[in-house]
This record gives sequence, structure tokens and C-alpha cells, in this order.
Amino acid sequence: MKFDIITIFPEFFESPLSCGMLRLAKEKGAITINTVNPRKMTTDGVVDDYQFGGGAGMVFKPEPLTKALNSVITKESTLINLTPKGHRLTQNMVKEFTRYPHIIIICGRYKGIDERINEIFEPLEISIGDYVLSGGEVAALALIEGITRLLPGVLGNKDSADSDSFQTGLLDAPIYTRPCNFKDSKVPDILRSGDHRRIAEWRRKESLAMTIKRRPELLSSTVYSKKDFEILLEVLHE
Ligand code: 6GU
Repeated sequence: MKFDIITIFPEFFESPLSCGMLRLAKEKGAITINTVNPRKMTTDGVVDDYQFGGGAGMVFKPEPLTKALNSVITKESTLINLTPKGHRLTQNMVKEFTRYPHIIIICGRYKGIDERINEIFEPLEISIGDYVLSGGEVAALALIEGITRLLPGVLGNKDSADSDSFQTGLLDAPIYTRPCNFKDSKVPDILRSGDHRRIAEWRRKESLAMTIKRRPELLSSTVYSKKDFEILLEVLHE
């Protein structure tokens, strides 16, 4: 999978891409990441200008972005414009993106990019959540990390991605490691019982309980057993 990041801050990506999972994925050849700086596509170094119609905030000019896009675009490319106005990113979208061979990510800055870039290149417009960032760079990292960890051969243990929160449609159950006693608090006995069926039941119950408390809207897209319904009713009555 190849990523091209269109950004006026290429140096922003250096350290995050040089540690942990992303670094390993690069070393294994699962991903290649390249940055393109639209400022380098200008003669005067200017990439922003005032808004037509007035109003606070500058706009990313269309010409440097167009040059940057044209320098990397092919028939295989999927374009993503990162913007707080975009469709909110979900794990299902992240999963879908793992099937694309080449993703070009536009990191907006200022008030946003000139609308004609959206008209001409028709990128997917994506937001990573309901809050405002100063630019798409942080969002680009989130997107790249979300995709890369799902690529074959990147995570050591395939199960560790399959059992993630959201991948199952529910929030994860609590997890514990040694020591068994820590500051007067004990690991739940059931997790040390060796009874895998009851452990799976306990985890399912904790997941359902946590999801209905914190993120009830996630429950609508999950498949339930009769047992799940019993657990949900029990939790609602607690
Ligand atoms: Cl993709 N960009 C910016 N600037 N702010 C955001 C965002 C993206 N997603 C959430 N907030």
C-alpha cells in the first residue's frame, strides 16, 4: 500500500513514522509513505489567500494543490481530503481502505481548501471526529495508522486486530496483566479460572455493559444472540 501525503509540514510526519508499528510496517515493505509539499510547487512560496466574500481565515489556494496532486495521481489512486466537514471516519471505512493500493491524502490547513479542488478531483471528504484541528496532519496520521495495522503481516497476532474495540462492533472488555494483586485491587477471579467458555461469557457481558453505558448508538449495528439481549436487559435494570 502506498500513501502520498500532500502537506505543507512534511517534517511533522518524521518521528511518528519512525517508531512502533508504522516503522515496522515500513521496514517490512507493507507500506510506503511519501510526502509532497505544495509550497515547493510555487515560485513565491505562497499557498494561502483571502476568502472571496470576506470572513476570517485564509484559504488554501488551488494551484499549488493541483500541481501537488498531479505529481502523484494515477488510475490506481484514491483521493482523500481531510476536513472537519467530511464524513466521519469509522472502522468499517478504515477496513475498506485496506483494499486500495494507493491513497493520496490532502492535509488541509487554514480555513480549508478552495472548493474547486473538491469539484475537479472529487476526493472522499473525511473527518476524524466532531472537534476542530488546525490542519489535516494529525488526522492523516490517525488514518494511516488505522489502515496500516490491518494490513496482512503487520500485526504479529492476527487476533489482536480482530478482537479490537469497534472491529467487533462493541467496546472492549477490561483487560489485566500481572501482578494479580495491585494496590489492594485484584484481577477478577474468573479470568484466572482457566474456564474459557465462562471467560468468553464474562467478556461479552462486560463489552455489552460498557457499550450500552458509553456508546449506546454502537449497539444498533451489532448482531445479538438471545443471551446478549438477556445481558442487556440485566444491565439496563442495574
Ligand atoms: Cl480531518 N481536519 C481538521 N482540520 N479538523 C478535524 C478533522 C480533520 N477531523 C476532525 N477535526
